[in-house]
Amino acid sequence: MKKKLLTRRSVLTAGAVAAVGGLTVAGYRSLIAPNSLRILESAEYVTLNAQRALLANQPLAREFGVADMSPTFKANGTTNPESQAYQAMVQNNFSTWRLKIDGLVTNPVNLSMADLKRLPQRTQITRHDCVEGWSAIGKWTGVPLGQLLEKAGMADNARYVVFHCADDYYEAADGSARYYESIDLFDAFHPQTILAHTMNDAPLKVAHGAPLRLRVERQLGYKHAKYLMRIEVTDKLSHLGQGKGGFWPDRGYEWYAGI
Ligand SMILES: Nc1nc2c(c(=O)[nH]1)N[C@H]1C(S)=C(S)[C@@H](COP(=O)(O)O)O[C@H]1N2
Ligand SMILES: [Mo]
Repeated sequence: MKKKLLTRRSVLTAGAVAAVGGLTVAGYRSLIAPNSLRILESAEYVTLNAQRALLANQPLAREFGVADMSPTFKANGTTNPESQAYQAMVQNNFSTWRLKIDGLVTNPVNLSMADLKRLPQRTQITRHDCVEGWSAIGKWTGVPLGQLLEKAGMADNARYVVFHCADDYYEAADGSARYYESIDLFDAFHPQTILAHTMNDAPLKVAHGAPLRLRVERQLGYKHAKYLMRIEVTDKLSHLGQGKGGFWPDRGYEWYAGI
């Protein structure tokens, strides 16, 4: 799939085009799973126009029912980050953890878990597909990323959203193997792109990325960054790692890992 370059400005332009195209709010709603409608009722939910534009050409990933949930969900990659800083947060039940959103934003965000849980939430039951050849269906609850990006106020030249994690995938004293990932603004504003703190109705376990991990449902498992510490809005990826936009992309995997 060819990805179009996208800036904050062109998201807004696309919104205008979609509106002219006659895509109604009612039509938009019918595409969304019923349990997410309350998000759209919220007066604070200000990404409707951006989302409507993105939905015009980007379908939702399939959602499943409770009966479809996998009895076990494998933990993969890092399952317990070793750094002292992370382990200290495990000890204090993540009370000192903050989610930071910075970079090309006008209002840098710094939120505690309690702050995040006070925002409108979305729950979705989806299938996770790992390149290593396993899949599992799980239930995720979290905050739509688009909502947080609206709060942060992106600059006109913003193009990518980068997820900085707590773990070094390979032991590297210099931190060179720090896990990170990135997505474009289409996926960032997709309604199923959430920062999940709850998995299968329980607080996210350390093995699955506590306290917060990305769910970006139309892409493969390695894009779903666990152990989120910082989100960076940027216009380029060349300054990170090997410049390919993610830990696995730096090692030869596709940056856009569409399913
Ligand atoms: N920070 C971080 N995120 C990560 C990984 C990792 O090692 N570190 N592994 C990725 C891979 S390959 C997969 S399949 C999923 C696994 O998520 P799970 O442990 O909840 O199954 O997380 C992804 N996100
Ligand atoms: Mo994976």
